[in-house]
Amino acid sequence: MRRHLPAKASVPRGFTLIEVLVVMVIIAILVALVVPAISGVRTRARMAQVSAEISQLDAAIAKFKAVFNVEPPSSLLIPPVGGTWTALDRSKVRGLWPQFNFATNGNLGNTSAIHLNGAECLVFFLGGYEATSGTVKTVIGFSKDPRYPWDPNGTNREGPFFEFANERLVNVDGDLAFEYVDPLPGQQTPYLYLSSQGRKYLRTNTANADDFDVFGSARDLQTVYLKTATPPQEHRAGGFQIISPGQDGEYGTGGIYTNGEELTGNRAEEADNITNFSGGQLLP
Ligand SMILES: [Ca+2]
Ligand SMILES: [Ca+2]
Repeated sequence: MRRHLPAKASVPRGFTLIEVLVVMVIIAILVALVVPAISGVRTRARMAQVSAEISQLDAAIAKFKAVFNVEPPSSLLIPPVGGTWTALDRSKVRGLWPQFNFATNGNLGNTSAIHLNGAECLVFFLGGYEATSGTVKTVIGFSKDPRYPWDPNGTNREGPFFEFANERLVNVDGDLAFEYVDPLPGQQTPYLYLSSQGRKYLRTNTANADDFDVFGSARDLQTVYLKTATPPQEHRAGGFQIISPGQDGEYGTGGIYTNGEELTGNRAEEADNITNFSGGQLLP
């Protein structure tokens, strides 16, 4: 009897080398297309987060103004214990706390002068008294005692006017005053605050050095952003400017900014700055 041999099973053929290579090339092209798109989306999302926070800081300054009738100054020289206040700095403090007792330096009790610059004023006036415990920095508002608003001990308190994330409170220059960095990953350069206090932006404050003094010589040149130079017309005239240095961590020099054409050459580092004017970003 003849036995039927089973039909030969069809064995699936493997991919050829060419086919595998083609698939790998297609995948590589897709990755090359998708990765920058994702990273672009991420960058835009992060910058939008900074913009949103600047709006919140803006609102916090409005809350401060509702209590004190004036926006915080962006420069203040606090003399050491027993030191002499300048007339200008005294008037800035008196404008906020008419009964301030200068004889005690408001209980800050520092033995060396503190120059609050444009980054530190933002934290000090919106945050209040600053305390460090280990590596944790906190702000606890102001005492409502009209003579000693900087007393850390009173329980009847005003502020903070903004909810600072403790982990983003920093002290770049190692003095006694904190600064605040934006939420961009790895950001080390704090928000800058330039205030006209309802009048005009001080370009230079001869008693205190540059009003817009920040950190390091390259950044000392920061000036308020202007719409035109002649006559000088500032963005947020009579108000205040808040500036994030953006992903490059550099403020640039500031100055005239109209439509973005200025942000080339030696001002390129300003192009990614995020601000409370010109719709947020300076990018043209
Ligand atoms: Ca500092
Ligand atoms: Ca920048």
